Amino acid sequence: MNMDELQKIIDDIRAEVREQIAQLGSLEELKQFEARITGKKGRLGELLSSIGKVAKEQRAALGGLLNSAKQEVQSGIDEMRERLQQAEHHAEQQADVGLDLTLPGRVLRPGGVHPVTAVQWEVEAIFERLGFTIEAGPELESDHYNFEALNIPAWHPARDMQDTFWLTNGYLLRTHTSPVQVRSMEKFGPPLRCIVPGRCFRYETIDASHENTFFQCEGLMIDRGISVANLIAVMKLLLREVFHRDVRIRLRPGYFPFVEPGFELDMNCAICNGSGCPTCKRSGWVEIMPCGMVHPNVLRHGGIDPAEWTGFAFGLGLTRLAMMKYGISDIRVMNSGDLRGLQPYERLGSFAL
Ligand code: FA5
Repeated sequence: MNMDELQKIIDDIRAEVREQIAQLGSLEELKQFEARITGKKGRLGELLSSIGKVAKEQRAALGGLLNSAKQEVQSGIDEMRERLQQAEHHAEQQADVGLDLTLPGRVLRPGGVHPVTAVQWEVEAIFERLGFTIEAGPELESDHYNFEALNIPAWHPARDMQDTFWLTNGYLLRTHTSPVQVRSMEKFGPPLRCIVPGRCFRYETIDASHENTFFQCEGLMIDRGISVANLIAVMKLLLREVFHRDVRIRLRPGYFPFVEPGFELDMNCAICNGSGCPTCKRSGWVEIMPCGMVHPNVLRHGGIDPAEWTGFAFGLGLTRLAMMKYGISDIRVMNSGDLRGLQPYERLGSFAL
């Protein structure tokens, strides 16, 4: 064998190593491969042991060529061994934590926006365009802000209008968002334009349209010369924007100690189109937005002079508004842990994301 012949054999072996080594999947396969190439009976191994038979003067040159080829191949094999060792170690670790990479993937359902949140965002956007700010107040409230400052002293029969969850320390879970009226008056003073979306709690019997935990959105506008005309204009605009159509409403006198005059604003039930159903208690109308002109006593509690300033307030039932807007006939799906009831509405909020 001369140098050229040996070089050709070595080139063949190199090509074979290059092609096969990357396809080895385990240390065991690598071991067998190594034996076939560099092992004593392997292709390079046999060539090396046959060196003794070559003429003396050629031996050193051929031996040098073979040794450097063997080193090159061996370092490729060693590198592959390291990689396979790491991969096997990793697989063992995953097996330890019970990870089965052969399991099919789990479909991840993206979360959706709750219908009340979706309608709240819409209401907020409408009022922001009208120059209202968005305020918040505590859900755990004092008797003072929830009742006293709203012209409902302890002896007042109107306390019974809202069944209250009382805490043993005299505090309560707010029964409405109205306590934030006087809080905002104290904080900002007149003139004032704000809304307060938030959660309320009542010790109520639950049915298709009553929950013990629900959302309201308080509205308050105080300025010089505010009248019932401003109130009605804002209410109509709000409903037209939310429903994208003119909504049939009716305004009737309503009694709330914190407004004078007070009104009940009902809208035509969107579930039955006014023909009567369990949601509207077969009346065709849904109480959605009690409202009125802020009582002078409430302005005084907020440190505002009723001789100079007047204002209107409303308490929009946000949960009921969401029901009317999205055709949800039973309020109980709103708070239920069973998400199947809300699944049809899970894409509502995407417009705002
Ligand atoms: C009030 O809570 C007054 N604070 C509203 C108000 C504010 C009047 C400002 C005047 C001026 P009422 O108890 O009617 O009012 O509740 C207001 C709205 O909240 C109702 O029209 C209704 O849409 C909603 N609501 C009341 N109770 C529940 C309930 N248990 N479940 C779901 N929604 C309710």
